[in-house]
Amino acid sequence: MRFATILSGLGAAITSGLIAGAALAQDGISGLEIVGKPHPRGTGFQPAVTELAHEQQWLDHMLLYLCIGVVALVVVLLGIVILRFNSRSNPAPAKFTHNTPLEIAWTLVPVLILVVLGSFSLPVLFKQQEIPAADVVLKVTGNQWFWSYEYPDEGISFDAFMLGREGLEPAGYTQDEYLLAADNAVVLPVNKTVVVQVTAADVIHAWFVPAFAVQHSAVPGRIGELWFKPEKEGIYFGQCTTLCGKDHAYMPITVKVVSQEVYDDWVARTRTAGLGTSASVKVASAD
Ligand SMILES: [Cu+2]
Repeated sequence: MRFATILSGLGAAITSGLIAGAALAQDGISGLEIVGKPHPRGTGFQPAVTELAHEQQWLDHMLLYLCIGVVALVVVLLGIVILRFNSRSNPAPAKFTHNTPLEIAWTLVPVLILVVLGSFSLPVLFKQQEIPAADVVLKVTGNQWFWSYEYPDEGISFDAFMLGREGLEPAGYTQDEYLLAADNAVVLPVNKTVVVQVTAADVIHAWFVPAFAVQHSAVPGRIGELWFKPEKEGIYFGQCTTLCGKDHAYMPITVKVVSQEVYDDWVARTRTAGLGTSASVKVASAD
């Protein structure tokens, strides 16, 4: 009898331990890869995960090659002038002051270069500005010094504050994510068009997520719009990018991009969780 009680108690303890373990595994963010994150001494861009980011990074690289070409040309011309027209090799310099064909050429060539640049960059710019029909609308409000998020169609709203060093591990992050991870993450479905309405409650802030290539000033009394369509599930970090006071560096942005099913589950649980919190993301594939 006593042995049976001990046995059943032990069984219960093991079972509850297993349940707690399973709950932890599901509630954590181990199933979500951290994709959009800055690295110490890193150069270049974060991985592009939206059409806008792909296009902007392509444009940037194209511009870079063009700049290299222009610099190379100028260096070669400079070299020729230094070698051929110095006072030793060219003791009797020409005295002319005008050369019409040359002047037309060095006016036309830069104009042509600018036209080519414009023909590539303007469509990329317009694409950011033309807001498509939204699958998910997210309203972002900058505050000194945290972000407020609202999903108007879902009846969800919460604030997001930066996690202190001691809060990182319990939330599934590492110390590496200090200054990047927020207590409440924005959760969005993958491959869906997200329209973000950006505003502020006090001073000017700016909402910036590098991997999505989106950034918009958050101006009190105004609503700015941006859009993106994330292509890859994962965690993306961003930051306020307009100096907004003493804690400007301490209002990061954390976005979790998940599958539609995980998103629907998150919406249902966040709705019932009440104002102020974003429910944890349960990634089934984490096990
Ligand atoms: Cu700021």
